[in-house]
Amino acid sequence: MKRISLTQYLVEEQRSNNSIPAELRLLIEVVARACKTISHAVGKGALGEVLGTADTENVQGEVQKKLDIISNEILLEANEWGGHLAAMASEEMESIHPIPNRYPKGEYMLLFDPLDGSSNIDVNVSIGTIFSVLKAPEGMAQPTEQDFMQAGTKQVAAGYAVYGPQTMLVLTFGNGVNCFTLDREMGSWVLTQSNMQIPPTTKEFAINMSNARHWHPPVQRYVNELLAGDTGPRGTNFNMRWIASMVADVHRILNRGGIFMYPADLRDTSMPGKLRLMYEANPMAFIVEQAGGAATDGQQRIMDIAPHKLHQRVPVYLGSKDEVARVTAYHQE
Ligand code: AHM
Ligand code: MG
Repeated sequence: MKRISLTQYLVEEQRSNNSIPAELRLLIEVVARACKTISHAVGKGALGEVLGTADTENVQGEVQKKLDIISNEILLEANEWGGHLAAMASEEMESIHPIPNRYPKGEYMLLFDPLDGSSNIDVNVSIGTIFSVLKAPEGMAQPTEQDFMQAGTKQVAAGYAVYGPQTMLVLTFGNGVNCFTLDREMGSWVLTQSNMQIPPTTKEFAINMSNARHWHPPVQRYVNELLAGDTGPRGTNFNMRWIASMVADVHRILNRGGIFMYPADLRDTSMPGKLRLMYEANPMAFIVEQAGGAATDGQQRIMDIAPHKLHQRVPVYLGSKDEVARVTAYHQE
């Protein structure tokens, strides 16, 4: 097998399609390197004394794990000095992180969830890093939070790393989705899947069923029809998977289809769902759409939502097109 490294892939893309400017290429290489470092820390587990909680809370009032904080630091440090960014934002930081004045500034803005699936860290189940890249407004070296308030359609790149049995990096620049596997001995990312495609139909769904009693009627209806199997209105049996790491659930869907749902529910209307728009839902929506899938909040395309807050939450329905269309239609009826 001829091995194509991440660097070679990026350089060739830049040459043939002019789709990846040099500064963006550097940004992706730096993020990929940071993910390698996070993967190493994750892999050490108890031996690296990285497991357990950190006795702090993030802006969402969630107790932070040691690895949440470590991963955030790794991404900040790796991306500060290269001159490719104007600012960063993270699930683990209340406000945006401008690039310190001692470094040159670039035209991009990076948003990330440094370690997604935090509840799985201490039990050795797949977790990941999700990121989204936006452009700073023209000539803006010192962006404010307001400058981050761009719809998902404005993303110039998005990706995630999944730390599982293998460490993988999945990337899109708006020109299809490619997957790289980390060669742990060589320390390099190798292209292992090109142009990933999500089948439009599926018999697999993912939702946290323990919240069923709080769901709105359209979600109740949709899931009940799936559960009714071949004796119900769908006339076929569906299987369920829920990993509680969005990266791992999305990775499965990219490989064999499926629908992932984290709906809003009746508990707290000020908190529409659990997932955050800017650094979870938008980058995943971009990847899923680029692989031929769909992503909505039950009413509209996620990437069309005009954000108003950095840590804004959003209901999420994503994956195989036909199922996303059906559950969205139930909401609109
Ligand atoms: P996190 O960013 O704090 O880890 O939360 C996001 C995660 C997703 O990866 C996952 O889909 C979801 O939370 C699981 O939620 P639940 O624990 O309600 O099943
Ligand atoms: Mg998360």
